Amino acid sequence: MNLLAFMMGNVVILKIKRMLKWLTFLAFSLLSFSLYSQQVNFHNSTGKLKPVSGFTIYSDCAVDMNGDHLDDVVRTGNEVIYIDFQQLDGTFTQRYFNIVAHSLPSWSICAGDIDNNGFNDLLFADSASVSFVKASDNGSFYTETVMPGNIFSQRSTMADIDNNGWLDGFVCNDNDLSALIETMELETCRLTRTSS
Ligand SMILES: [Ca+2]
Ligand SMILES: [Ca+2]
Ligand SMILES: [Ca+2]
Repeated sequence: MNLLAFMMGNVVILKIKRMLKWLTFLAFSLLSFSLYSQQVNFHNSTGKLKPVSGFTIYSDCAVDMNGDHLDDVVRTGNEVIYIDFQQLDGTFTQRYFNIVAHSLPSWSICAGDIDNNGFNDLLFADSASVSFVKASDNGSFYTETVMPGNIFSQRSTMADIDNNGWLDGFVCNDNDLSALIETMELETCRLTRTSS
């Protein structure tokens, strides 16, 4: 190999290294732009919801209540469940459901389909009691079932804790051990206390 060929080879290698650096820089730039463009911005859209009467803090949740895959907004007040159903265009249409509730969820509310009928149900909890508010088979009305025992709820959630296919309720108790409410069917709910 003569000197000229040796120098030409080094020039080619140098150009390839520079090209790889540039391609690496370009790839990182595109990745950064992609990640930045995926950031979600939040806007206060309270004005989309109709006002409700008697609403108290903690008694609201956002969940799809009618099975159309659009999240709705649930609020309670004055023995009424207000549901603002989200529409395809992002607006909301409010309906209200009268319910003679033992207690409204002044401390905690959560939602889940406890009887697997396709309509989410609600768990109400206040400073003394816990109840399930079950949607009818067509979602046109709700019925409350009060659980036994005195529970000062802080917060609650639902999950199928024992993997039997039925959601269970878990309620944090401010005055005693937390409560696990196993749900085989709503009518056969049984209250089981667990450790906090
Ligand atoms: Ca919905
Ligand atoms: Ca249900
Ligand atoms: Ca279960």
